Amino acid sequence: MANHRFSPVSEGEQPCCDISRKAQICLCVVLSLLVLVIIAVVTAILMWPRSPPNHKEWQGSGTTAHFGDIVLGRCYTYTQIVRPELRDKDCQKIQEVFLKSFLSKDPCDATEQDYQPLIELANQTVPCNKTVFWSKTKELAHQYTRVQQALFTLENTLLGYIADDLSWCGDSGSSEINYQSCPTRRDNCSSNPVSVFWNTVSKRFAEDACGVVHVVLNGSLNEAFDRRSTFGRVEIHNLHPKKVHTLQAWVMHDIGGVRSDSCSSSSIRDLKSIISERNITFTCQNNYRPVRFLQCVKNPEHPSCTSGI
Ligand code: 2NF
Repeated sequence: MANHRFSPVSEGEQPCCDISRKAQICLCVVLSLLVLVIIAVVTAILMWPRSPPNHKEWQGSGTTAHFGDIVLGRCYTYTQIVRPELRDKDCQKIQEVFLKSFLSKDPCDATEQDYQPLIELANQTVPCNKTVFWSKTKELAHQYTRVQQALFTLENTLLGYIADDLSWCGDSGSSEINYQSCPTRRDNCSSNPVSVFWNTVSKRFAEDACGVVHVVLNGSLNEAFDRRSTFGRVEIHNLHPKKVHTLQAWVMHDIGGVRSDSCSSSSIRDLKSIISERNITFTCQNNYRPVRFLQCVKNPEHPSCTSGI
């Protein structure tokens, strides 16, 4: 009776309001929990570390981290600071076309054609008499062209500058860069994107050369000239005899190192005969003085540097 007397239920209303309110509260709690669970699940899915795409595994190291950014950054550095005469090159486009040349493709079946659009886009003229090839003398050749800024190795051109020391590859089954591993000749894959790139740009670099061209060779190796090197396999065969009249070889010996090979050795005779057959004049100098001076800057006390080199 007391319940009846104090009940707030007015006439005609269901006397079950207490239960209904409890049910409402319960429903609210359940709904809130549901929303929380959904938020938690969505957050977990979004935050979960994504496993890298399943690329094929190769023996070489994967694409250089931040490859795209490095390509873009080097392109701007070269075109705005190193050679501002190329300031109108479109670096965004060069980056895009570089990526397109190897992404979504079989990394064991790269071709010269893959790089043609990139080569056209980065097209650059090296003046006659200023081309410097090198083989097993990368550091020395670059020390020399750093001082003699009018001279160009391949790495002193835009494309060589952008790609030097980088590694890259994609995958035919994915449009992503493979940062895990890239194929090399050890994978029985000589047509990998990096080798084909260097073969293609080295060929173009040689085709474009004119006048007197130079090569820095390493006379502290058993064979200063190696037919299997890029210089021996690609560059010398793509010099145009109508444009290039002389190849000047500089055979450099490491300071304090052995003098195993020189201008009179059989490997250099081999080079001379290939060049002469192509109707290009061949000259050779051991320890070309301007380059020797650079070696001596690092070894000023060495007898070969103090007693009139
Ligand atoms: O990485 C470069 N900057 C590079 C690579 C290949 C070729 C530059 N080149 C151009 C340069 F402009 C030089 O004129 O070719 C000439 C040097 O090549 P080289 O083979 O005569 O000289 P090495 O000292 O024997 O090799 C230079 C670099 O190229 C790599 C080698 O591992 C080294 O890092 N290399 C040589 N042949 C191949 C190849 N078939 C190769 N890498 C992949 N596939």
